[in-house]
Amino acid sequence: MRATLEEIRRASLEAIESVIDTEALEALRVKYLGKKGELTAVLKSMGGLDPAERPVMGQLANEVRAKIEDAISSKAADLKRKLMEQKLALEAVDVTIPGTKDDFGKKHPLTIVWDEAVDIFTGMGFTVAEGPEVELSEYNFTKLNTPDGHPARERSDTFYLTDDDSVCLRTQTSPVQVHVMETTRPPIRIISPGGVYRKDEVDATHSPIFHQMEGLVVDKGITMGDLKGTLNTLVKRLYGPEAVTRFRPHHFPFTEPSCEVDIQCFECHGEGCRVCKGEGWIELLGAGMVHPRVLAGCGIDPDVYSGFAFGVGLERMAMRRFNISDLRLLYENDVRFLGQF
Ligand code: 2NL
Repeated sequence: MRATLEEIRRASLEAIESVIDTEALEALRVKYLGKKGELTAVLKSMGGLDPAERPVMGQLANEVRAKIEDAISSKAADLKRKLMEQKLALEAVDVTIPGTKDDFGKKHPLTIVWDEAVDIFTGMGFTVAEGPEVELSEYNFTKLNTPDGHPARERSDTFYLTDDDSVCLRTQTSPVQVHVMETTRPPIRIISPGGVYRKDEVDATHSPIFHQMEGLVVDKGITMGDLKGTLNTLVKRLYGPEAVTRFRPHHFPFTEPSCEVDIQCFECHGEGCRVCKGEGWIELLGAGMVHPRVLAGCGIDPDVYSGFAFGVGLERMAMRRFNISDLRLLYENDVRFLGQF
């Protein structure tokens, strides 16, 4: 029996020493120390020994068991450490390798002025309202004091989507504001940026789709003074505190009185030059006090409430801001052009 135990000790320690993974190590543990293992078999056969030999063999068997257990646990630690070393080597990051430079995109010039205008108006307490680009002509025209037969409703100017002209692509974002007035109690302070459509031939200053931002304020006691204060704030934020504005009488069917807002030419300060085409002033936007008929048509009592509204073309704003001479450049999506802004 001593020889058997010595042989188990020798063979097992040799096998454990040369093992290279944890599965094989576990298999060895089972082979020697498991319930049906070789050492266990020897222990079970001890009953047949001479009683005087039992304690001696028992002690030797325990020694062998302890040796095997030690060898297994130190080998297990060894394997674990090697595995970790391997993993670390494999996952090592060389922080000295030069990075690859990302080719960042840029905001489209139209998006730049859009976001800027949204920032300026939200800073004054406005919220952004959006709505569909396909509208009932009732909302695009009739409710804006532009009845059937009005020249602004000509088929040659508007994309109608039905034979009876009752549905169209919106020609302005005002219908968004009509929807808001119909569903919200004053005070109302909104801007409505978005795409609008008109049957225009493409040239340097026209496109059948363009973008507009309208604004609307309705409350008790709103006056032309509020309109001027708000729009002067916009202009000074856009062009600097020195900017000079001019409010010039105009006509829109949906506002009364109506005006157009000009900024004094920053190149010639009103003298007339190439930038302002000899005018001394540059037209910025249209505005006015909301027509009482428009308020009433939306269920707002014009004897209690008043309001002002304005509309500004975003393409024109972007072209002026970035000195772009041809509108088509904004839509051709040439990144060599668009990457400049
Ligand atoms: C322009 C300038 C303008 C409005 C838009 C508006 C909207 C409602 C009621 C009254 Cl819901 N007005 N919008 C007002 C004045 C000018 O746009 O040049 N448009 C052709």
